[in-house]
Amino acid sequence: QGNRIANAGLASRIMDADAAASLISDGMTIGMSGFTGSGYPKAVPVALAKWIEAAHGAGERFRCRVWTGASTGPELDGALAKANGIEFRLPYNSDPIARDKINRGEMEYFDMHLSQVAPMAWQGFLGPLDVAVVEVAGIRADGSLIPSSSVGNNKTWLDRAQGVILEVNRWQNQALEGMHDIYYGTALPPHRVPIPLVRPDDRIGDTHFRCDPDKIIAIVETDAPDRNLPFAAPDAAANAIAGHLIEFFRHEVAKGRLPASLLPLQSGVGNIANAVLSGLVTGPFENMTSYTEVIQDGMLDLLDSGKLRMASATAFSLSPEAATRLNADMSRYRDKMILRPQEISNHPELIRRLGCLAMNGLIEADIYGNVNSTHVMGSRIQNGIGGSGDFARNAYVSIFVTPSTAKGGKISAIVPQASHVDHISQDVQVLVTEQGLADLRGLSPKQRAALIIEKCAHPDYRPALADYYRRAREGSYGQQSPSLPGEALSWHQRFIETGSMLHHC
Ligand code: 0RQ
Repeated sequence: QGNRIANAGLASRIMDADAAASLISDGMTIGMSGFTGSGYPKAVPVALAKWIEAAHGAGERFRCRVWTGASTGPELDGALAKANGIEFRLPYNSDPIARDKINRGEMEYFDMHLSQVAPMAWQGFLGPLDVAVVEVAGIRADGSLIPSSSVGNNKTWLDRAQGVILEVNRWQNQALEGMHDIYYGTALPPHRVPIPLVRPDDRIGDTHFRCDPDKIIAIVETDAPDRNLPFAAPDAAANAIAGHLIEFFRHEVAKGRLPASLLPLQSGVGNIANAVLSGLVTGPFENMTSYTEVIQDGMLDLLDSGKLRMASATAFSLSPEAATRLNADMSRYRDKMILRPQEISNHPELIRRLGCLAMNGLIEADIYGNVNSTHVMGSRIQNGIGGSGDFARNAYVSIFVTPSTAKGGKISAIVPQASHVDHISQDVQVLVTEQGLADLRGLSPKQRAALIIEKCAHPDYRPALADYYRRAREGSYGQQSPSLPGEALSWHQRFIETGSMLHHC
């Protein structure tokens, strides 16, 4: 392992995490690195949480605004939320402690499209960025930075922040260098120009971050692994969903609507999305590419199988086992992967141009195919919209996948009316459960409802859905999207009151 801090002028700024965290004070806005459980700072947030707890113990106010790429690890969101140190959080959270604070109303959360974070930070209405805390794999002699295992919004945080704290993590493989593509051509209107990326493997930027050395207020050395939760092994439902989807792709290729190598794949977070990728390993498609947000275990399996030629993303989202596999062989994988800023990995212009096949998970869909990705029973946040909106709206085919029930069958994933809508029916073209696949393209709302109930609903709920829809057709105020407003959310109310959506409970 060579010298990770090659710029001699910066040696004086090396300090421990406690000293670095003491540079942060109450009310500051902090832009942190981190996207899923990778590339997030691992020492400064924990030290900051200690300072915050000490301040609270002394009766002082100490809370910050925290911006990141997406979700992070327990050392960041978990530690700071536990210390009650986050006043306001954007753009995506999956940490259970932070989720609980949000759902108790003790933390403000701006859940937003991931592609829009950087441009909105530049627009200025979110306020100034006081400090950036960014994990890097190294600092080069010229002061430029070797990105870590996620890129996220780091370019923007480094550009916008008044002061920069770097964590140089020795655990990150030095062979990461060269994998990244940091595009410096974005601007606000009226200065925007086309982004010159026409294939998923195009490189349009720098391999390093630029950073004004005068802004660097602290450098902390770490040696700590990224922490992602292991994926659940695909169960029967996940395998059935993967099977339906592969059959659909095969059919589209046979009809001449998709090329034999498909189109760039986007796969969302979660166990089901991961299982679909694993399913493609044994599928008939060769020479595939991926233009997506995160590279998860299933994507690595696809690369290993040789069926996936290359993957473009903004971060790794690997189980500990897969991260070890990647780390052991980084220089080989480096040529098949590109990590970009999330503004680019999720850019509507590029997703539309490339024609991505978007596959995302959901909480619930209604009979018309409006999708709720975020709020359980309409009010309790699970994670956030993440990149699903960036991809669903702009994809060539927008697919949503889900088991037909949740919580051991007590919740139907197909409901009369979604209790919250993230993806309107126009952005939901194919809906897949273990029961079957509904190809909704070109269908009117009533045609969609009939197909979703028939193909996607679980048999325990199908009769009740069919009954609701039949009565809605008889008694609805209008007949474009028949509904009975007084009854449409009664399934959710029943769950809240009885713990089950099933009638006989
Ligand atoms: O809860 O963990 O307490 O058991 O939600 O559900 O079935 O394991 O499915 O892992 O695919 O996640 C929508 C959350 C699905 C995810 C969501 C509960 C369920 C379980 C997980 P437990 P599953 P998945 C771009 C794409 C938004 C962001 C996105 C997500 C937990 O896909 O966060 O798409 N998407 N980003 O029990 C009550 C229901 C439920 C329910 C599921 N109807 N009611 N609870 N759950 N359905 C990539 C990025 O942005 C990084």
